[in-house]
Amino acid sequence: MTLLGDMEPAEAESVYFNEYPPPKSLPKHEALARAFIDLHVEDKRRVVLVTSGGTTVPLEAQTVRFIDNFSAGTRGATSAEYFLQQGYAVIFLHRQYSLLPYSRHYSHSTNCFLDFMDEASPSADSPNQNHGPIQVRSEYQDEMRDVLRKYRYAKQNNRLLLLPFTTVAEYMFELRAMAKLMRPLGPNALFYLAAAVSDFFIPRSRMAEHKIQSSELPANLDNSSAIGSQEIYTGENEVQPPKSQKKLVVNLDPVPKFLHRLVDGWAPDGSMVVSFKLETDPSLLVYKARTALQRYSHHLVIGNLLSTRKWEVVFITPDPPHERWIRVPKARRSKSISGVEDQVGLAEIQKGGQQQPQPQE
Ligand code: PAZ
Repeated sequence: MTLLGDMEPAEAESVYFNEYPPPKSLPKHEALARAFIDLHVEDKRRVVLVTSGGTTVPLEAQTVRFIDNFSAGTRGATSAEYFLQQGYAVIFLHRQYSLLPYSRHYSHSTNCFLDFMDEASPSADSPNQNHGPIQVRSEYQDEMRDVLRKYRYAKQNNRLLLLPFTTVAEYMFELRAMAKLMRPLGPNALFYLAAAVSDFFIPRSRMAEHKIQSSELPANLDNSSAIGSQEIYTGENEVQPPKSQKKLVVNLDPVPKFLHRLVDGWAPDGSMVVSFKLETDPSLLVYKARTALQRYSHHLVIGNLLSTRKWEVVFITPDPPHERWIRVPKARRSKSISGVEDQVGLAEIQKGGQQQPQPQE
């Protein structure tokens, strides 16, 4: 059997997208995106599709368990704020419940929004009431006002469209649909692919329908979801584990690399495509980022290491200087009162005439 990763990109696309039903929310997302894009085409505004957060790989069609990755969506949410500040309209394609632009400053376990609030003393007009209004603590007022104003501006002016996904298949469907819808934008479209997309998945045809059982069921019940009872959990060349062995062997296929299709087919002519490359081994990072740039012929690969990604990235470009490191100085790393690190936000990626990103510092 030919793996999707070994097929020509167009053939892999057709096989992959025919195997899955489109996500239920896709028609609604397309309608929202179409209206959003039309508005900004009319205003000749640049639109960036920012992808953000991790994708899941379900182990069962009726999913109880799935494989996930570490990404919280910090890079995507932070970068979206910088793009908005630069006048872009942002389609924020993000993993459901991951960090969002602006609210990221006050959400998730390190920053419970309740820690920013206080109950004011009852007012002099109604001294008998034993409760005063809830308000933001004085030390957080300035920063929260600033965030609130930017958030309101983006919302009221239709600059930010939030579209969630969960699985890797949903992500692929949404990415393809959004890229095609962005065609009327031409060179005013930018793709900024910061999501951590799984490299491996279980094809729908080999996926268990029901929750995988850890023990055998009585003979009169369907045993097809028991460990070791299905071909899907054993590799073609692997020995099927004896049924008494309570092991789950997961056999994953490579996810087809659709960046090729994005650059050569889905995205508008003249648009700019920026992808990210994450590694943990420093000796591989630049090599892998450069290889990706050569393979997909897009404009920029931003490389980062898991351990230092919040402070440094490397820009790999087709034109000189080919490799440029950008670092957030130590003093700026935790400047925010709310404790949200000042990530490398990559605000400076400009379009039009100059495709070379500008220095951040
Ligand atoms: O979400 P986060 O801020 O914790 O991490 C961001 C990131 C490391 C996922 C992103 O910068 C990135 O490298 N995305 C691409 C990962 C990859 O597919 O190689």
